[in-house]
Order: sequence, then structure tokens, then C-alpha cells
Amino acid sequence: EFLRIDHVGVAVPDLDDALRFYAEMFGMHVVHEETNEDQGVREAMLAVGDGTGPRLQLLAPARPDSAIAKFLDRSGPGLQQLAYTVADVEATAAALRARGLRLLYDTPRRGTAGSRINFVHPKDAGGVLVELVEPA
Ligand code: MC0
Repeated sequence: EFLRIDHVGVAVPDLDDALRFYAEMFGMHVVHEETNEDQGVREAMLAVGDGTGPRLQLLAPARPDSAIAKFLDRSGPGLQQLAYTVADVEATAAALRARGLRLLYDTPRRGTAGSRINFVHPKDAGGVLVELVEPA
């Protein structure tokens, strides 16, 4: 069901500070940036190397009541999610539900760049927030 790793998401308190850090320390640059109002995040996708592999996603809170704000309050900055590319997010979510896993949404929501997304609850996936991404 999972085609490849789509991105790894890191929660950061301030997106501009984090972008500067990744550029200066690791030479990594933004390939996409947006605010996702539904998720309450300001996010940026960074390419690694030649850009053909998985991306690094930096996630900063756009609102104090967002999932990222809550994560930062509880855990501080750091790895927040692991996202897999799937061909059909509804079919994959249905298959995982049938295996007893809790999906966070009944129907997919809007993710980065018009993708359709859902999540497996981290308590059902060994402590990892797993995101399913069907690209636009
Ligand atoms: C919470 N927990 C996590 C976690 N977040 N464990 C691993 N990774 C995480 N990211 C743990 C807590 O430490 C706690 O464990 C338990 O889960 C709490 O569960 P809860 O009370 O049911 O839930 P909340 O309120 O903490 O929320 C967690 C939940 C939420 C995953 C449901 O963050 C959520 O809805 N996430 C999905 C949306 C999201 O993450 N959006 C931001 C990225 P203990 O042991 O203390 O009980 S937006 C995005 O990703 C888009 C733009 C995209 O890529 O396209």
C-alpha cells in the first residue's frame, strides 16, 4: 500500500528561523511553502540532495490551538510525523481501519499542495504519527 516515504515532518516554533538554520547548517532549500488553514500550520518542504527522494517538512504553528502548537507545548521541537505516499488515500485508510487501526479522519482532508491526507493515530502505530499522502 505504501509506495515510498513522502516526507518527514519536524515541528519548529518559528518557520523563518528554522529555514535559516537548515540553509546555513545543512545547505537545504525550500521547494514549496504554504499556510494550511485547515491544519493551522505554516509549512515548508525542503529538498534533500538532488531532490528526487523524500522531503523534509518543517511545520510551525499558525494558531495556538493547532496540532503543532499542542505538540510543541508537550514535546518541544522535533520529529512529529512520518508520511508515506499512497496511490489512493481512501483505499489505504479503509484497509488500515479493517486491520484495527484508528484513522484520525473519516474522510481525507487537504494536505500540502492539494494532496489528500489522513493519519494513523500514533498510539496505534508504535508511537509514530503516520500520515498517508495521495499527491494531487
Ligand atoms: C501526540 N502524541 C504523539 C504525537 N502527538 N505521539 C507521537 N507523535 C505525535 N505527533 C501522543 C501524545 O504524547 C499522547 O501520548 C497521545 O498521543 C495523545 O493523544 P490524544 O490526546 O488522542 O491526542 P492529541 O490531542 O495529543 O493529538 C494528537 C493527534 C493530533 C495525533 C491526534 O496531533 C492530530 O490530530 N494530528 C493530525 C494532524 C497534524 O498533526 N497536523 C499537523 C501537520 P500519552 O502517552 O501522553 O498519552 S499538517 C500536515 O502534516 C499537512 C500539512 C501535510 O503534511 O500535508
